[in-house]
Amino acid sequence: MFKSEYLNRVYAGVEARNPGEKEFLQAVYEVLESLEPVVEANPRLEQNGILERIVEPERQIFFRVPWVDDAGKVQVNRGFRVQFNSAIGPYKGGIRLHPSVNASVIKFLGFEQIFKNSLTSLPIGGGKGGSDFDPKGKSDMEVMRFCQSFMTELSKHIGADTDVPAGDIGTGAREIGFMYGQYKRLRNEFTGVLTGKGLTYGGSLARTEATGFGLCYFVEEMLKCMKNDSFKGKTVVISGSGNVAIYANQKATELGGKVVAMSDSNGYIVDKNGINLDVVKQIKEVERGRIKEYVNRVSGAEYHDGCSGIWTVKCDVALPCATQNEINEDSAKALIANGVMAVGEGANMPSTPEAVAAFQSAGVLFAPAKAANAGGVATSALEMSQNSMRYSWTFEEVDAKLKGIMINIFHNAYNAAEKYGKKGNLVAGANIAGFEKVAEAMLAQGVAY
Ligand code: NDP
Ligand code: 2IT
Repeated sequence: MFKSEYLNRVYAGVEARNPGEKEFLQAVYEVLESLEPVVEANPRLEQNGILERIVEPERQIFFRVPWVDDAGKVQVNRGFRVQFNSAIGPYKGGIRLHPSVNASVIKFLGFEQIFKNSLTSLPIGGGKGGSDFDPKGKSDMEVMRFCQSFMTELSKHIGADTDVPAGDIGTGAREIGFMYGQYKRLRNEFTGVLTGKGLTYGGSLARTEATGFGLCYFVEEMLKCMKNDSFKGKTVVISGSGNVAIYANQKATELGGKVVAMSDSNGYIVDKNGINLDVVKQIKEVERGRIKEYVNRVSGAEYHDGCSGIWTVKCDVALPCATQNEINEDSAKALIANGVMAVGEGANMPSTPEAVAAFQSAGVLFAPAKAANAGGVATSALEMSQNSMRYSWTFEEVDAKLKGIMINIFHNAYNAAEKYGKKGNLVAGANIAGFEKVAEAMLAQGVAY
């Protein structure tokens, strides 16, 4: 329950229209809670139905994705694209390929993307897509046939100035390549319609590294400004071993931290000497194997079954980079008991509301996903700029822009929280700062009736 009647009405409407969609409801509740003081100070928001509009996607596309497996059998998956908000730019957001994908998951991700994309300061709206297809264990040809079928339908709804998808869980360079190839074949045009493309056909340098690097730039700035500290000498635990986790490890290490644990959906490894990232890259990026394999290649390392045990490993900085709700209240308490000083969310919504509350009341610095992992989509927007210009910047140029964007996001979130009486609460600050720009644009553009 909120203090504001308006917020209660809006949330009740979302609950009634989206029954049982727990991830989506969780994401909406958190944003509305942060917006309480903003709604109180700005009656125009209620008069213009801004919140009722912002919680309802502009367009949702659910479609059949039939494909033929290596045995010649027809398989069917479900495809999703939720075009949530285009007030400040074309819909922008990744494509998740994972068996857990459903409407609730895609809507929570699309909703959060609105505010995250606004925080980047670049002109991109919010959207997300995906499928319950599982790339794990599939051959390259099966993945290709799935991606082509997925794009055959999706191509009718996207475009460089309409909606620009990218990677997310299960969608990396291989999948983006297959999807881009199919889009180009169908449309006979070479445009910047997907981001995260390969470097030979329009991709941006540093996009692969951007989310993990950006996360560390954000956390470094947070440590500096709020604790006069840095990554130097800190013990770091990172969940996941995919795109975000790998490049978070690389940057945290470059900044002087020591990463002692990583995981995948089966279990986690602990290497007290500091994880050898080349070995992880070989196992996960090249061989598409399991993290367990690490202990066969590096002596002194341990492997434990199960994901949540990673949060019992003692650390100064925790970077959840796997998936939603991977840190619950018990895991948060274990981290706090072990003296964690900062948590930076690389994944989307990795901490449950109870976990966030536990971190905040224990005085742990907490960098929320919308702000802390915005470096990926920000660099996607830089890829769009380069594609429009038919030009490419160097790695150093893109990395410098990324760093500047992350530092700016930290200060905008910090200042917005302070302005509304929530000093130090970056969850509230990020939601408010992201919201204000989108709301202003929606007010300016009027209502069609
Ligand atoms: P990847 O597919 O590259 O890696 C995902 C990692 O998380 C893998 O190690 C995977 O383990 C693990 N994982 C996935 N699902 C689960 C699960 N249900 N339980 C436990 N572990 C799981 O994805 P990314 O690194 O791209 O994405 C990770 C997170 O970061 C996601 O929340 C994504 O939305 C977010 N994100 C990604 C961005 C990007 O640019 N890629 C940008 C911003 C946020 P396994 O190999 O066993 O499946
Ligand atoms: O969650 C995210 O921000 C992403 N998966 C990246 C989206 C993008 O368009 O680069």
